[in-house]
Amino acid sequence: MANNGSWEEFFASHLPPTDFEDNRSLLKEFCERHALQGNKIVLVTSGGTTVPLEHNTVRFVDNFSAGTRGSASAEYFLEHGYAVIFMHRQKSLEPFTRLFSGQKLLDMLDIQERGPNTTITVKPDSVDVLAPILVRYKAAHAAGAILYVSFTTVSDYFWLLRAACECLANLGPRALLYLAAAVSDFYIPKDKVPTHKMQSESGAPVIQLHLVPKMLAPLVNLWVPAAYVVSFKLETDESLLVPKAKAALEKYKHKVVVANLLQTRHNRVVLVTKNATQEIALNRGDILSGADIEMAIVAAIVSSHEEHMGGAAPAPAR
Ligand code: PAZ
Repeated sequence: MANNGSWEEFFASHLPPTDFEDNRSLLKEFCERHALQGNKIVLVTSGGTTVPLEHNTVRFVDNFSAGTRGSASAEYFLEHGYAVIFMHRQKSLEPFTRLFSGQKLLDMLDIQERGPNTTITVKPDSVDVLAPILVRYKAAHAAGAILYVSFTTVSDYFWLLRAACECLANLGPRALLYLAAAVSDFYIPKDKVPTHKMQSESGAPVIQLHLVPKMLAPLVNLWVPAAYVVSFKLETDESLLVPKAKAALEKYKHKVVVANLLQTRHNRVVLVTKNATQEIALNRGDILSGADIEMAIVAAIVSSHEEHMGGAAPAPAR
């Protein structure tokens, strides 16, 4: 595996995604509006990034993340009064609709076809399930409290992340970054990616992955130095979980690492800060009732963000 270059080189050698300027305008408008209203804004990143194997991409390297953590967390941040930038992998789970994946929504509906008149209704026993979610969804949208922006590749992700940070910088400590996306550590440099679909007649391809530069360093030090930054760390080996989270905090000097294991990520996490570790776990009853662990994670992060805002200097006037 080749060494990673600098983050500056990464941006210099990867063009922004085609919808970048549209997304940048949306981010700017959203942040300016909520900054004026004195709101807190959280950037929630969610889902996995891809690494294309061809420029005209037929095949790509992907990862497991479905966006469960990010989409659920976005809903809880809205409940805590945050404006939410939901930066997610295209076609991954989204807040509210995450609860109706597959055929769940269609199963809640009835249809009556009488001559030319067709009526669609919610089944009486589904109203209690659908109504509270619909109320929260409509309220968030009516208040302009959530902005959806999406990425697919690891390079799209970084372009969007930096643009979001540029807009959030003006909020100072009122900005919270909750980086739950599963971002590839590896990529193939642009000049090594073939233009067209790889052909099997050319024999088995040999692909060398390079290390992605660590963007948390410029993010914490340069892009949003006053923001409250929460990163996530996924491991598969319990013995590495807390040591690696502590090492990340030591290296990047941000505020919290939420450490989780692949196998148990929806039932247990460890919140690691400079001075403490706190385990959050669902009990058997919670798991059987389908409770979201994100409710407790978000509550803990919101309370430590409150402390940070209480003690932090106000944002510089612009
Ligand atoms: O998206 P999901 O709910 O399936 O998984 C969530 C998660 C494991 C991607 C997230 O909790 C996380 O740890 N993100 C960071 C992964 C990493 O790059 O270490």
